This record gives sequence, C-alpha cells and structure tokens, in this order.
Amino acid sequence: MDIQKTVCKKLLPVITFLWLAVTDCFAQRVVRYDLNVKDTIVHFTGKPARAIAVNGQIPMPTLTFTEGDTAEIYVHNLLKESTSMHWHGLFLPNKEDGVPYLTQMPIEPGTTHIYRFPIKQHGTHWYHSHSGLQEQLGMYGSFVMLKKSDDPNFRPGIDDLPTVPVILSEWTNLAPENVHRMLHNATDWFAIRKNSVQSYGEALKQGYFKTKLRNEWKRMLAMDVSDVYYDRVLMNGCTASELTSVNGNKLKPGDKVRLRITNGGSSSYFWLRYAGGKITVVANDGNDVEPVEVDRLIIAVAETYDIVVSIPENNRAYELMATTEDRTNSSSVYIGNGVKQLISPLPRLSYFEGMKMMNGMMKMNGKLDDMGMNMSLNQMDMNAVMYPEVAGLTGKRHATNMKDAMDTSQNYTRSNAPVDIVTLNYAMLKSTVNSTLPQGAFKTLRFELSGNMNHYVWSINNKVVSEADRILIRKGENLRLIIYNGSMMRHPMHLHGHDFRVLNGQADHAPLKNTIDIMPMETDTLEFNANEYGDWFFHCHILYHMMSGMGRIFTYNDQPVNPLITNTALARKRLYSEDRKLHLMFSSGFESNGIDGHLMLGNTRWELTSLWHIGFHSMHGFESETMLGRYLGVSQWWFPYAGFDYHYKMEGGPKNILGNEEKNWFGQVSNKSNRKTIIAGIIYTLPMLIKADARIDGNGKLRFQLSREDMPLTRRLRFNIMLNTDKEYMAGFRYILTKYLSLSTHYDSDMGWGAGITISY
Ligand SMILES: [Cu+2]
Repeated sequence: MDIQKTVCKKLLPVITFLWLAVTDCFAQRVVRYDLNVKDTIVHFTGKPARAIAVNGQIPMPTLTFTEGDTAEIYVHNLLKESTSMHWHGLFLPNKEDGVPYLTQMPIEPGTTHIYRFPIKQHGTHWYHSHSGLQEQLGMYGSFVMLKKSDDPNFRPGIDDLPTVPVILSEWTNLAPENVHRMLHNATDWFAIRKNSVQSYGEALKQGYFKTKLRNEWKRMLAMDVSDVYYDRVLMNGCTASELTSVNGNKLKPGDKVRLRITNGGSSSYFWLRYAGGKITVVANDGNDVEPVEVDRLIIAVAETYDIVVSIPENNRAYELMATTEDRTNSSSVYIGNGVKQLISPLPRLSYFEGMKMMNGMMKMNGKLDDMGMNMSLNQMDMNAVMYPEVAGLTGKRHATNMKDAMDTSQNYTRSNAPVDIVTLNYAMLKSTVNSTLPQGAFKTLRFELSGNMNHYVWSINNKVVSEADRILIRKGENLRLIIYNGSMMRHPMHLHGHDFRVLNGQADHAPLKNTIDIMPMETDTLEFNANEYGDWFFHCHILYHMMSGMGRIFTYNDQPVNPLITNTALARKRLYSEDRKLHLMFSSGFESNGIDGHLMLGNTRWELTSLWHIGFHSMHGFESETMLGRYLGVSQWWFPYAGFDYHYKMEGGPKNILGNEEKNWFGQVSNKSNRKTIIAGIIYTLPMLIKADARIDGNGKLRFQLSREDMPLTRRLRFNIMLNTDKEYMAGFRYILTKYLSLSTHYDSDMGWGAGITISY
C-alpha cells in the first residue's frame, strides 16, 4: 500500500469504512468497524518512509456513532509488531481503554482484538495507538459521537451545521525511536534544522550576548517551545487542501461550517487562524461550551476544539491555517469556492527575547520564580515576548522580567490592546451544562510537573511512572488535583476514562475536559468524580514525555479483577520497562593524531559511559575510562560515579608539553604512563554548564577536572575545552555537517594537534 499525497485537491473526508452491521436489537444499534492495521510506505516529503496505515489510510478512518449506540470495533493486527487502540476521552469499561499492559495485553501480530462498549456521550473525540511510538507513524483518527436528535441539549444553529472532522498531525522522516533517542542525548540537530540554536555568535550579532551569558550562567540549554523538527504538518493527511462542499452541497457566501478539530500530533501545538473572520469556539474536548468568538487559538496535543467559521463573500476560498507553535511549519485548508484568500504566515519567534524572559524566571537553584503572579489557565501566554507580531515588539523591546512579559501577554489578549487580537484561553470556556460533581467527600492531590532538558527527563513530583506508587482512590469520591508546572515546557495532561472540570471562575459551569495544557509556572485545579472502576492512566500527552515516564496510574480500591490481565506481575514489569528504556549515544573522532571515542548508555537516572583515546603513534599509547553513575536531583546536576581507568603509554615516550610529567598539581606522582585502577568520583554541573569532576583512584591519587562540551559558537560550530590537575588539557572545535557527521579539530596535551571528522550517533 502506497500513500502518496501532500497537497490534496479536496480536504479528504477520511471516509469511514462502515460495515454497517447495524443490528437493531431492542432499539440499540450495534455499529461495527473493522480496522486493518498494516505497515506502509509514505512519501510525504517525496522520500519513502515507513508508516502505519489503517484500512490503507493515514490518518485512520473517522469512526462515527450516535449516543446510545454500541460500538463494536475489530482491530486486525497485520503488523510484525504488537499494537493497541485507545479511545481518547471516552467513558468506557476499563478493559476497553486500550492501554497495553495496563488495561489489556497488547494485540499480537496476526491476531484480532474486539473492543465493545456502549456509547454514553457525544462530541468530538479521537483514537490512537497506545503502543510505543506508533502514534507518530500515522495511528490517529477522529472519533465522532453525535447527539441524539431528541437530545434536550441539541443546539439549533450549531449542532445542525454542515460538519467536517479535521485531524491535525505532524510528520518526520526520522524513525520515531530515533527521535526519542536523539532527544535523550540532548542533540541539537533539531534546533539546527529549525534555526533555533541561539548560539553565542547569533547572540552577539543580534545584541543579546549578555542574555546568552546569563542563560548559560543559570545552567540552561537554549530553549525552544517544542523539541522536535518535523518535515510536514498534516490536516487529514494533507499539507494543503480545499473544502468546497460539505455533504454534496457547494459552499456559498453566508454558509457556516463546523470543523471538529483534533490535535493528533505527537508533540506539536498548533495555532489555528482563519482568513474569513472570527473563529467561534463551540466545544472543547467533546464537551459543549457557550460559543465564544476569537481571532486565534492554540490547540494543545490531544485536545479537540469544535469551531464554526463562515464564508463572508462570493468567489472566495478562505484559508484556515494550522501553524506549529515554533512556527517552522504549517498546513492549510481553503474553505469555499473561488480566489484563495490567504492569511499572513506567523513571523519567526524572537528566541532571544524568550531567553531573556526565561533568565528572569530562573533562579540559581534551578527552580522557577513566578514573582507572585499566580498564573493559570493559559490566560497569560509567557511566550508572548517571543511573538514579534505583537505591537511594541517589532523593534527592540526589552521585556526584562516576568511582569513585563505578562503585560505584553495581557495586552495581547485584551480587545482594546495595541493589537486587536483575541486569543482563546481556558477562562473563556463556559460549559453549557451544570458541571458540578455529585455530593461527597473531596480528596485533594498535589502534583508538580517536573523535569529537565539536559537529559530529557520528564516526571511528576520528580518520579517517573515506574518509580511511583499507583494512586489509590475510592469509587464515588471526588478528586481535586492541584497541578503546578515547575518545568520549563508546557505539558498537555490527559486523564483516561473521566472528564474533569477545570476551575476557571465559571462556577457551576466550569468547562469539562480530558486534556489540559499547563504552561510553565502555572497552577491549575481540576476536579472529577471517581465513577468507573479500573486502572486509569494520567499522563502528559506529548508522546516523548509520556514514554519518558511523565505519568501516574489511578487505581480504585476493591475493584474487580481485569479479565484481560492474567499475569499482573508480568504486565506491570512490561509497563514499567517503557520509562526504564536505555538510550544509546555514540561519538568518535577520527583525526590525524588519533581516535577519540565516547559511548553512553543511559536511562532516567543511570548512565554508563566509556571514553577512549588511541594515539596513532605507538608512543602515544592507549587510554580508556569506563564509569557507571547516577544522576541526582530534579535538575540532575550531581553525578556520582565509579569505574575503571586504563592508561598505557610506551616507555620512553615524549614528555608532556608542560615538561615534567612525574607529578600532578597536588604533588602526587601522576603515574600517567601506565595505570590500571578503579576510580570513584562526582561530577557537578557549574554555571556556564561547566562540568567539575573530582575523583580519586585506587592508588589514592586525586584528579580534579573542568570541562565544557559543545558550546555553540554559531549555528553549527561547537567548542570543547578541558583541563585537569594531571596537567592534561584539550581544546577543540566541531563543525556539524549532518545529523551524524561533523568536521573536527582539537589540540590535546597527550596527542598533540589533529584534524579530521567526528561521527556521532
Ligand atoms: Cu509533557
């Protein structure tokens, strides 16, 4: 099966293969779908790449039901690996929830799994694989549940509009496993592709040198609003498409269209903007809200928004554009018939303004300082300082602190502000129905979203899923979750099997959601009633954050046994193995004076490192160090380790360039020429991201070393430096050509000067 489409003539309606085995028994319709999950090759960029298609298509087919139906979905796994299907946002029995090793065992290759559950709600939802990184390969689709025609909450003028499901996603030609591995190794390849490296050279040129210095002084790596570089953004599988008619009716001026928009992306947030006027938001995460008019909205990963747009004039097709938050990529659909009415692309982010703001927020201890602003509900977009289109930012603007940044953001959302742009935030959402919880006791739980970019660790209360206990709750009780985001990235937190109400000032009409985006330093409060037995996953929906362990499991007291999990111990072990996964990193310089190698195998806390140098002249000898250590603390600045050091130099080799090599700086015999010894030490990351390494070896010899790796001088040029008390030193440059290849040169006190290439994986 070959899927080859980038620009689509029509907005593909993602036709549903409805094997309408609609069995009418006692007025209950059973609606059956068959989903054939199969490997495929796609050409989204022109180059072939592996993907997974369902019924031959990406995205997966839209599944449509009416409230009151019974869903019967046959998943036929034609892959060579196991799979699963999660019904996002649905209220269903736990064993139908589709989380492998938690609510069911994986669907093995060549087998069929039947999901069967009653449809107890209505609204725009979606479904996706919950196995590994399959979602990134195409396993996402719209899941629409219609209101019954006699629903007392039927909204004439909204619920009877022509409706089109639209699922947004992103595509990379890189294998998702490789993306995941690269993120864990703090590679800046994605930043190079996105031109968001924020190097010293660029800082100097743009007048932000002090900002850059201060940023590294506070031990931060260059920050971006998203981690991954994608090749394409897709809307129903297309980069651009046209919507000229709905249900066979040609769109004409005055018509309104309801778009059921899902963000099925793995890690991208999208800005939605429309060239034909205001966007009216009528539902969020499948739940109706009072209509609210905005100029734009950001849709977080896994959220859904139902929006209504209109066609103002004849002979026009109006662009609806979805742009990634980092503004590197976008996709559009043109709604209507006629001349294309374009919307201006969003300008490039002012990264250094963002850096300046982050500097203001970051304390020296690695914690964030909100300066008493008590932020929540996306009302103040802390990224607003990075948006050059905001008035006052087009020139040089110095938002030197949080308050300044927030002022910009607030001006931005207020309608009488310098720029008259209304941006949606959660405080503007008001449920159309009373959303108060049943009477009963409340249990309050507090969570801090935690993590660090340097090793790509994402956690809750500094624990990943496999390190944390399950959270025991009682059926019938009300839960109140107070969530603070203490990390530097935003996280779309998703709860399985339940909707929660978001306390947003709308009192008993607080909106109901299943996914809430929480920006850095924000605190949000959610409430839900524990009304369905089972093991329910609560996690960040950024795929690579989830796979790194950013989640918790809610488990009910005294709940019935899940018949699909026969071996609980094995299932738990497999589930926990996901965030315990080891990531490999390898680099080796092949230069005229020798070979320098570095191999690293690490997970959330542990890291095994092996370094070696082989001199090309026999007198230069061979040395290697292997050590195992554990990162401590949320910021992971401490790294105690133990290992083995092997150092061999031919007798009578040349003296060190500093002369006498008998003694180190402590006056101890350096024993550089020939040593085989155990070592133990501790590495601490200092300001300027300098690593201070103090160690002692089996002979009682001390060594203290300072080093800095990969300091970005320009977009592609990196600088490395090292100095230690054994009177060894090194300095070098690396120019990054491709993902795996660099030109490199360095001077080493042992091996002298050399130049060549460096391979890194
Ligand atoms: Cu996250």
